[in-house]
Amino acid sequence: MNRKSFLSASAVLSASAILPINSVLAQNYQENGLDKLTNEKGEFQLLNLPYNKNFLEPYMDEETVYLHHTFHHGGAVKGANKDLQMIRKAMDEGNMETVDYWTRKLSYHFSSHVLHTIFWTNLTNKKTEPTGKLLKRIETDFGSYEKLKTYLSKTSKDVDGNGWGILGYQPYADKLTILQCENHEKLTQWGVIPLLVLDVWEHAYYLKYKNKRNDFVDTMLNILNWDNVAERLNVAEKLS
Ligand code: MN3
Repeated sequence: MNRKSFLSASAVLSASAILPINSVLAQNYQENGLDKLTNEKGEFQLLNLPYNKNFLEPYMDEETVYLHHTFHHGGAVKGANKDLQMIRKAMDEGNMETVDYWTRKLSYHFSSHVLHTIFWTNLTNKKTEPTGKLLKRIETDFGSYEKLKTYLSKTSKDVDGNGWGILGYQPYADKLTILQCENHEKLTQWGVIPLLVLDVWEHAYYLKYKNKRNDFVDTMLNILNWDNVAERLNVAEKLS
């Protein structure tokens, strides 16, 4: 490990002390300003979770985390690689008949990969609260932390079907904003950089919470890693 990566790894450890093990996800984000979605060959890859599968117990059970990470997030990674291959194949063969199908699939799978990668780092197993600059921004853009929580909670609980509640940074307006996203890619605002994402697909909670999505969202709001959100805001602001 050279000096730069040592210093950076130390910074990650102190900034993300809430995470129990060294997180490749957090480290790459801090060094490069982007989540680590691809390997050295440029293929999409599924990284290990930034913590053990039982770390979020009892709020999110080990089996749900295992299934969610391995098959839902992992499935999206496999899907995105296949979609890209199929798009290349279609172009090589000069056959454009199926290309819109694979392009739509890629949008779905790739968006799922991005959001899940952020999601794992957004959670921890104890209560944290936004402080400093992040809290100031929340107060300016939403009135107060309590109001933000109410807004984020309502939009997450009321997603039609499967989807996400998202707190993002809109660089055009230099503002924090809330999105309610259907599936992984609908109802987006182009340009928004997601800072905090709440997965409200049934696979995220059904084993433990059954049909009680509201209880799951209420629980998640108590285990959000606001230090991670603050790190993400720091990086996002530099892009505006
Ligand atoms: Mn999911």
